[in-house]
Amino acid sequence: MSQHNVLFHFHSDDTIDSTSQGFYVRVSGVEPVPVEQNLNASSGLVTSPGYPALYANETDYKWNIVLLPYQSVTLNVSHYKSSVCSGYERLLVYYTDHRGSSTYTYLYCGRTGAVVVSYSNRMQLWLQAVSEVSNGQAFQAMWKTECRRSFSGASGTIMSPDSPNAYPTNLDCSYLITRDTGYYINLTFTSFALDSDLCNDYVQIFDGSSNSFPLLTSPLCGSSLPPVLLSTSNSLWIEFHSDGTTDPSSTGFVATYTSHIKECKSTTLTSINGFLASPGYPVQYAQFTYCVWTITVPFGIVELTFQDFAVGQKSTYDCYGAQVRVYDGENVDASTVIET
Ligand SMILES: [Ca+2]
Repeated sequence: MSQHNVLFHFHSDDTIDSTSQGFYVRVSGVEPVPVEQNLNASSGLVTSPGYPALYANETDYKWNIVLLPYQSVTLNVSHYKSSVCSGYERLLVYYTDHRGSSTYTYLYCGRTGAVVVSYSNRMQLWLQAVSEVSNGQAFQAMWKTECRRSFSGASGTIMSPDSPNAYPTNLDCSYLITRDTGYYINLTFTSFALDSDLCNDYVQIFDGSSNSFPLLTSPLCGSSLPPVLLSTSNSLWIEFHSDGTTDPSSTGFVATYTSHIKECKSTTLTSINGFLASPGYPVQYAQFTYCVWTITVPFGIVELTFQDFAVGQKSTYDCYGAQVRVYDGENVDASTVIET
């Protein structure tokens, strides 16, 4: 059956067979099988059946948006309307939140203008229809894709789209790493091969949860492996841009991150002169030590004199193992690094 009512008609004529015992029918109301549709385009429009008229049938509809692995889904529900606020009749939206968990939200009554972002390449819209208590519902929503990922685990791997193959052209990807307060993030590139095209393709790393935070290092491009990067706080925002052409040998990047509790608290030094030293000095510092000192003298400028120094190792261009970095001023910013 396709509706919630059925007309059942029984009729007999003037002849009755002795074996005709009649009939017995079990009647039960069951939910009709939903109509499902898969959507794979990078953008598009979804509407309720017969939109803008109210859809008042009993059959549910499901739309499954499934995109390429590196793409995320942004849904904008520009219109939703239902004739009653039953609570049973609604548009459910299943998605992945920024911490990677599957969750859902829903629209019902007259709620409209909702924007839902899925941090995975999947989203499902489920129109739950209950025709006997209402005159139906109607909605219109647009979806688009962005290259975006979010990470919240203790460690993880970030890679460019289509890795280990050459990355697509015209990308603007973002990657957010968020850990609990008190942690910092260690980002180590294990593979790096962008076009050698004057930095038209590049990776930028911001020391915080968005691109409004300072750059942790100058834009990364070319094919030399970047140094290990450490965040100041518990989040990192990474952006990857590619222009209109990609060399077939440009396999992009692979980076792993780990997160660690900061071994020492931030320290502020304000006297006219003083000392600072690595934790436990002169005993060797511990693994994953992370300390920040802010030095503010009451007048004049700050002069630092290193009286002993045995920290990490230095290659031709970069430090590895461990490093001390001195910034001119009280903010972390790639443009204010005095010395590493
Ligand atoms: Ca390029």
